Amino acid sequence: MDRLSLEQKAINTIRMLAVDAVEKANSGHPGMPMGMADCAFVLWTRFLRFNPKDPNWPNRDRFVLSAGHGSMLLYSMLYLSGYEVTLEDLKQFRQWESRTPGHPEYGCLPGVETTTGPLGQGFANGVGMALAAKMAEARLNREGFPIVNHRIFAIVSDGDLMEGISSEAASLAGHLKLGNLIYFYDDNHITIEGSTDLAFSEDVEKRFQSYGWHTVRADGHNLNSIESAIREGIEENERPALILVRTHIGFGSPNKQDKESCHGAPLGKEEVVKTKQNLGWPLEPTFYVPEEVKAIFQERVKELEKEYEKWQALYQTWRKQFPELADLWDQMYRKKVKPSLEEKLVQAVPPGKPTATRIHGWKVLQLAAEEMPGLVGGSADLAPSTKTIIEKASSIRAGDFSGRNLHFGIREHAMGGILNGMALYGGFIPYGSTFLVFSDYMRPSIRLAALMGLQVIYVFTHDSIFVGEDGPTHQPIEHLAVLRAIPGLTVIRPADGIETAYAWAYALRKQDGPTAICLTRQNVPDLPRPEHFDASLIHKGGYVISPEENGRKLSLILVATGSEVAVAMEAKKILQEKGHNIRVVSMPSTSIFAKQPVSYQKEVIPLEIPVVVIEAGIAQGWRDLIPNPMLFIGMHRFGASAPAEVLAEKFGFTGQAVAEKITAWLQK
Ligand SMILES: Cc1ncc(C[n+]2csc(CCOP(=O)(O)OP(=O)(O)O)c2C)c(N)n1
Ligand SMILES: [Mg+2]
Repeated sequence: MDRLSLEQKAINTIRMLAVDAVEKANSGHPGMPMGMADCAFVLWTRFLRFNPKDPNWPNRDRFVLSAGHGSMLLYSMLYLSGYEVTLEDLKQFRQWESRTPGHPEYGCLPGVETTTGPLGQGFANGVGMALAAKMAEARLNREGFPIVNHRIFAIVSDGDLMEGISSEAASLAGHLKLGNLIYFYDDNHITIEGSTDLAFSEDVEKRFQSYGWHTVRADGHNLNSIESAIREGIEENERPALILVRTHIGFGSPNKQDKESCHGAPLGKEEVVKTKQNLGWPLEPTFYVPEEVKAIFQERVKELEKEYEKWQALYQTWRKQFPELADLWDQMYRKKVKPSLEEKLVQAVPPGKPTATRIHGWKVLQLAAEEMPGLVGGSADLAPSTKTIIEKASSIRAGDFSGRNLHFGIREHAMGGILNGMALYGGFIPYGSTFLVFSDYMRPSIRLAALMGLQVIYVFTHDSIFVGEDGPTHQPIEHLAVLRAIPGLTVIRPADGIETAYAWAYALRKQDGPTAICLTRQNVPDLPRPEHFDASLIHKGGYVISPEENGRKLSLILVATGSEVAVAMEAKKILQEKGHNIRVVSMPSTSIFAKQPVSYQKEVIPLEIPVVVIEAGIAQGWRDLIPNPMLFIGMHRFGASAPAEVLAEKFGFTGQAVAEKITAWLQK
């Protein structure tokens, strides 16, 4: 058989694996894998560098399937390329506990670089990976030792490009001249509702050119055309490249090609037969992989083994020649945290005058950056307010990726997706900051960070109505509750300097999930703590910051977070004079407190004692955490534009107002 027909056979194998798997599951998306099979084949057998036996090889090319609905395409490529994936895995597509879920999930199969499915996210993840690669190059490569020299490829679809996040991420990628980025746009003119004519008529090529991308068109069903486009993209090192490949969704299906009907449903028994006949494919067996097709992929893997060995040798010599870089590599990739981290970070926030926790955060960040060389981050144009600049480091910009401060521009959603990509890349602990109220703009990416268990740190400042004059548009009220509702996201709202230092320490130690640190705009006092206070209690998420008087019955517990802990302390003073015996619990993190043994939770908040929760946000979530008889003093409406002190009076967040509310409640 000549090479060309053999390659066509391989491409049809990719198509039919998707068709058969979707048919067997009676659910899934056959159209996209059928349309993009040629591209995937050329990329994986002629360009992509990887080692299926070492799927985490740091210098591998990354491949992101942003159009995650085409998951069967990725699974088939991984199977054919010799990853630890079996044909049985493909047969279990979309089944309970299978390794081949409906959309690619990070961690389910080796070679799946990120979780995709929510359109646009993968696009931004790839940009984050490309940025991280550039930053790794700048730190680790030396003359004659290009130990980081790989690329990031992705397949993006109409849906990906319609989503706002991809515009944000593409704009930044072009600005930063990420020449290591090569994306295929699956230009098939079809989305779920029908032709793209319905809602998408911009000139995508011009759009990307104006972002500063190199663009090239290709015929998605002509291997030479695809190959030369990829080559052009690879040779372009100064700009990211978009290859606009004209493809036909459902290629080969006589009745469904070019139709939306093959986007997200099985072809159906009859059409499967017709498609196989049309492509000259045997009807049986299903999941058929010809031996000669296997051989093509094995050949490629063999070739790549040589490149892998070459890299290993270079890497080992590099380690010997540059021991200080080898040390940096280890620190970055192992993310090892010293046991003394807390002690060190606390030095940044000695007791003093009332200070905003965002200022504490800034001071802590400087020491954290000294401890963790992989800590890098930035803001969506709010760094002067969120206080998240690493002072001793420079800014990342096109052509110079040696710095540590990122400028995302006013692009919160892309920031979220890029942070995920950087965390997935390895070697970096990325943080991103904005006002807490704008966490909404990046929530889909936060959710994915949590789903993937990525170490991403969010610094959300201006964390309550006490933003003040900017008014209700800028005052978060439901945001703490909304973030706390995301499984796996640790939300911390520290009350003062020491709690802020501990929040950062927690985030740096938490390698298997994201952390949101919520900080105040306004000054808050350093809180008094009992003599011999054991600061490690702060890591329990909630602890007794001000105990009741000894020898008298505990009558009430005030639980508060962040800036409201100081208010609770004042209210306690007033109520204590009236004969109550009160304990104050500071609860910087309900997420962490909820994970403590019930015995500890009951020790801090005994079940039979009434509780008053004070937090300048909505009540949702608190009653699930604390089953005691409860009064919630918080927000029941949007905030308002006025000076913070006025808002405290009007909304009842003064010690006096809180004490009065409690007195009235207790008398009921
Ligand atoms: C954020 C988001 N919104 C909606 C969807 C549901 N959805 C899945 S694919 C798709 C669009 C399909 O069109 P396209 O991206 O061009 O993929 P194709 O049909 O060409 O494979 C939509 C709306 C989604 N996955 N993510
Ligand atoms: Mg499409």
